[in-house]
Amino acid sequence: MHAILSLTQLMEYLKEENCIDESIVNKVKIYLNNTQVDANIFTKSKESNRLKLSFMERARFAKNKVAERIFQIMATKNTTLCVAADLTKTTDILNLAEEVGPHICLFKTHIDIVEDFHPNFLKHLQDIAQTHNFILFEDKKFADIGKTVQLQYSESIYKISSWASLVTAHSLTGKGVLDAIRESEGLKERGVFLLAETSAASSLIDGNYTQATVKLALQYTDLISGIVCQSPLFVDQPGLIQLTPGVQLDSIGDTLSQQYNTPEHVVLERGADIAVVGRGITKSADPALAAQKYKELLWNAYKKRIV
Ligand code: 6AU
Repeated sequence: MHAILSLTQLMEYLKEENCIDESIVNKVKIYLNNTQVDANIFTKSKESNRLKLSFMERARFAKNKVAERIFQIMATKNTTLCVAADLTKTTDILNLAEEVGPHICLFKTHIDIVEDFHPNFLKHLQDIAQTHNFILFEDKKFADIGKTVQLQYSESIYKISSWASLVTAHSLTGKGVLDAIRESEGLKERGVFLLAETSAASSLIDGNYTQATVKLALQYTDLISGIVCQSPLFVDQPGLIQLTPGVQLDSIGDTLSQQYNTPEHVVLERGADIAVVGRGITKSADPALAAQKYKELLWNAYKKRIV
């Protein structure tokens, strides 16, 4: 298929014919600037393009230690699957971790939804993570001022900084969040996934916010493992990892604005390195089998992408 006109040309013609005024033309220009994906990014030269490099090759570009470890795990376990363990009972979470462990690189929790939390639970979870070689990832989405983030990260009954090598954060309040995480007590090797875009249909995030988030991430490459997003941003940064949630095979969304794409689509069209799958696995009759299926689909798509 060939486009006869670009949208910019079309706007000029409509303006010449007085069908629209200058302000509409400008609005469209701004929209295009903020949302356009460079059509050449999937074919750019190998050295500079994370979408064309293998994970093994990318490990040496990682400035964050956890990102380096993730690349190594992905390359040795042949998996780019992160399971979202959005379950409320500790036994269910531990059982899930055992079942999907061989097929995942990251195990993502929302620790504050757990009803029967006890610190011993974390000990068990850490043991399983060690046995199956995956990383514990607390999806806290820190978004407060630095001092509060520091308390949320290191204190409370959860003491997130003592067990989760990875956490998520919003860029909304700026660098204070990242300084707070960097300076807190806890695991020596830690990484952050900064949220630049969301899978929610109702999101208020726009192109400027997304670009500013990527810029902020690039100022903290020692701490940032990657970015949570839905499109191929930062293709010239092979050391950073794109984490993409909103992945499911048999659904296009839920009733609360979540939107889903298939594993192939997020890897080949949207630049995902790691895909987050929650209910696609946790609600399945056989989570281990489902995890294996997602793992294989994602891995095949990745292999196709880097050829
Ligand atoms: O596959 P689901 O819809 O059952 O679960 C998706 C998981 C949930 C969300 O909190 C999380 O992914 N998530 C995130 C993350 C990872 O930060 C961002 C986003 O934009 N959308 C999203 O669903 O645990």
